[in-house]
Parts: sequence; structure tokens; C-alpha cells
Amino acid sequence: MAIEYDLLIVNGVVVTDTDIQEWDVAIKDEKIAKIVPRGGLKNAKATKTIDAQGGYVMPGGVDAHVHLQEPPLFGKGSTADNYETGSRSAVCGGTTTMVTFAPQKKTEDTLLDTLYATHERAKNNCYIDYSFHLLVGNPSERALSEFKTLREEGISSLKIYMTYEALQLHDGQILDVLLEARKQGITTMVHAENGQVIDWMTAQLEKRKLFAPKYHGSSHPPLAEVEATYRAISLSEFMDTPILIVHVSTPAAAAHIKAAQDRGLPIFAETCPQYLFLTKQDLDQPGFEGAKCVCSPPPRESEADCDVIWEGLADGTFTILSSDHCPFRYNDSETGKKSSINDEYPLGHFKYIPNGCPGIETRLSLTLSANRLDLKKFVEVTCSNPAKLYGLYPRKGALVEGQSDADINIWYAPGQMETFELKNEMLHHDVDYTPFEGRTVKQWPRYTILRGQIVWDKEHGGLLGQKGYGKFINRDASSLAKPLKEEEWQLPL
Ligand code: DUC
Ligand code: ZN
Ligand code: ZN
Repeated sequence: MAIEYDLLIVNGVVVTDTDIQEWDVAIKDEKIAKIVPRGGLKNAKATKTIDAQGGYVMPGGVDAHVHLQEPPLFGKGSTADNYETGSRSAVCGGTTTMVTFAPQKKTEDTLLDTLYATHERAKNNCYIDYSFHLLVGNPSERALSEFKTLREEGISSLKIYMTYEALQLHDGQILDVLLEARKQGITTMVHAENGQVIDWMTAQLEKRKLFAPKYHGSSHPPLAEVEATYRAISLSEFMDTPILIVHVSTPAAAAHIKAAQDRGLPIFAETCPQYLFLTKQDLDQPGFEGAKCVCSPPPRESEADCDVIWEGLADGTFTILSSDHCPFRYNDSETGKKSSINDEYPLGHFKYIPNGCPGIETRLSLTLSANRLDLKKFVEVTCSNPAKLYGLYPRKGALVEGQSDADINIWYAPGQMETFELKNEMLHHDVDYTPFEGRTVKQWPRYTILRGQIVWDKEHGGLLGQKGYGKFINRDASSLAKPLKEEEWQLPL
């Protein structure tokens, strides 16, 4: 009998955002060809068969918040990982699609040049499939007029900032962006922190000569996030345009988001492992060590805050769980965390510590290992919803016959993998630390498959994928985020 399929996955438990079933999977020409009840492919001929041994078979991870090869934007440093090392780290942790940022600087007028330059950085360098969010630093008339072309170029989302000198937009500029985004069917991501509150707090701390890494947390009080979140929701409601609030860290911001969702507004939200696993204590380490966990918003007060964020994932307040992989080396005085140490501040100054933590490789395993989310919810927030929100579904984030790319993680059956302590030396990024060092890991992808190719085999060689196999994916408009009204927005008079 002729070979019918390229790959079969048998004896697994298929988990999607809607089902948990003992199903077998057949793959052909990079796509999911068939999913049938266990045993149903007994007579099928394939080039290769994987026995999943009762392990979970899930869609490959979609990480929709990743910073690679960026110039200094969040303080002094520049990101450690490039497209090669960042995507290598991603695939070794089960992420098969990433959406990174194409950052336009305030001094630049155009978004299209930014897009093309980012394509050059990514092309032929990625281990996994990818797309970009345009980061709008300067919504000039020209930049706004380019939104239409962005859509034609397969880009359907952008990110704006309410803080950071290099990026902060004022409310009028935010409305300009929202209006044009609405016209073009683009989803706007918002970094919601009040930059002026942060600057004021920073000046107060400086007056008191408080410079240690832990004061990064004090300089970004919950108030800054909560106020900006409410303001962003208000601007979005005024313009009837959907937004996604990125990296939400505080219970009070989550409450504003939930209240808006309960009113039927198209407000979406993201959180990240930092806000599930880290607290203020992680910023308050001996010497300069706390700098490893400096990110914005910062880890919050206590585990009780983390518990509320977990609940928000479970109850749907948070649509997606992304890594916000924003990697800076620790022992690097040129571009890393230690670039904030100098003659004037021999112990460093929190305000100059580059903001961000690595986490693209650990997002899925840490979250699954914590065992705090229902399995379908885990798939929803880490795979399916990011794909739906950013116009990749059902090609990505799903296992739909004939439609989905064959991007799959095969995990271990519960208890089948030996538990281990996470160590940075196990990871594949180009960063000299992980903020999650020493955490207990109970799950890791056993196999990762990207468009039908086995790109990770934990027990036989680890990384098997090839740099350059990952390709740019043209995205559609979001299938989740839409204005309430179809008609053109009218100025209220
Ligand atoms: N915002 C991000 O999204 N990532 C890193 C730094 C920041 O402030
Ligand atoms: Zn941000
Ligand atoms: Zn980020």
C-alpha cells in the first residue's frame, strides 16, 4: 500500500481549547490531515510514527509578545537575543509561532521602513514561524497613512506606549492611532502605565538617594498601571475600537478590565509568567541581583497578587498568556543589566536598569507544571486565543483537519517525566540567567513539531530544527477583537 501520510501521532490524549480526547493524528504536506479516535489509523501507512504513550498532544505554542534584536528603548541596554537565538530558545520550549515587535523610533516618520528592516533581521534566521506587531513610536501623518499598507503586508496589530520617554504617546496621539486602527481593522496593544507618575516617583526616590534595584518596583506603583488601564479603556470605548492591554500585573487593573468586559466592551488583556511567579521579594535580592527581575510593570507585592492574576486567567479576564521575552544579559556592562552601574552609581541605579526578562522558553512548561489551569484553558490562553486575537487562527493555535498547520507539542503523561529544577544552563537563549532559576518543572515538551517536521526531541538530540525553516506568516484581521458597531466612527456632536 502506498504511503498516505508523512507522520502519525498515536496513543496520545489530544487537548485543544474545546476538547480532551484519545485521538490519533495524521499529518501530510505540513498540515493536520486527519484526527480520529485512538486506533483509527491502525492500517494507515506513514513515513514515520510517534507513539505518544498517553502524553498530551496539543497545538504548538503561540507567543504573541516577544522582543528580539531591538535597539535601546526601555532604558540603556539592547536586547540580547537576535532572531536566531530567540527563536531557537522558543522552539526548545514548545513555541512554534512568535509575534515580535518591529520598533519605530520617535525620530522616524515611517512605519513601512521599520517593517522592511525588521523583515531583514528575521529572514532566514528563524527556527519557528513568525510575524510582527508594529510598535508605533511616532504616529505622524505619514505613519498613520501607512496602516492600510501594513494590512496589505499581512500585519494586523500594533503596540503603543503610555510611558517611556522614547515611546510615550499622549492621549491625542493615542486617539489618532485608535481611529486609524479602527478604519483598517488593526488591533491596538497598549502598554498601560502612566509615565508621569513613574517619573515623579523616580524623582522622589532619587531625592532620598534610594537607587537599589528594588526601588524599580516603588517607582512603578500600582496606581500608574491602574490609572493608565482605566484611561486606555476609556479612550477605546470613546473610539469604539478594540484594544488589548499587555502585561497586566495588578489586581485593580484586572478589575477595571473585567468591569469593561462585563459591559460588553471589546477589551482584551494579556498577562505573563512574571506576574504569576515573581513578587517584590524577587526584586529585593542581595547586591544587584534583583536587577534580574526588573521588568515593567514590576512584579507586585505578594503571592496574593499572583493568585488574583491566576484567577483572571481561569475566569477569562486575561485572553492570552505571553512571555514578554525581553532579554538583557545580567553580567554585561555595555548593553545588559549592569550597564546601569557606573562611577556615579557604583551599586547601580534602578532607573537605568534595562526593563525586561527572558522567558520565551519557559512560558509553557512553567505554567503547565504549576497545574493551576484546566488543560483546555491552558491551550486557550497559550495557543488558540493568541492565534485568534492576532489573525492566525485556525492556521495556528488549533488542530483542525485540512486547515491547521501541523504545529504540535507532545507532552509527557502526568508523572511520566522526572521532575527537575530549572537551570539557566539548560536553556537555549543567549542570556546568562533566567528569573525562574530553581523553579520545579514537572512538564516539558517531549516532541515539538512545526509544519510536520520534528524540530525538538527532548530525549534524542534535543533541538533538531533548522535556522531558516521558520517563515513569515501573513495575518488576517483579528477574529476576536472587533468594534461594537460596523459603521464608520462619527465625531460625537
Ligand atoms: N514593555 C514591554 O512590553 N516589554 C519590556 C519592557 C516594557 O516596558
Ligand atoms: Zn510594554
Ligand atoms: Zn514587552
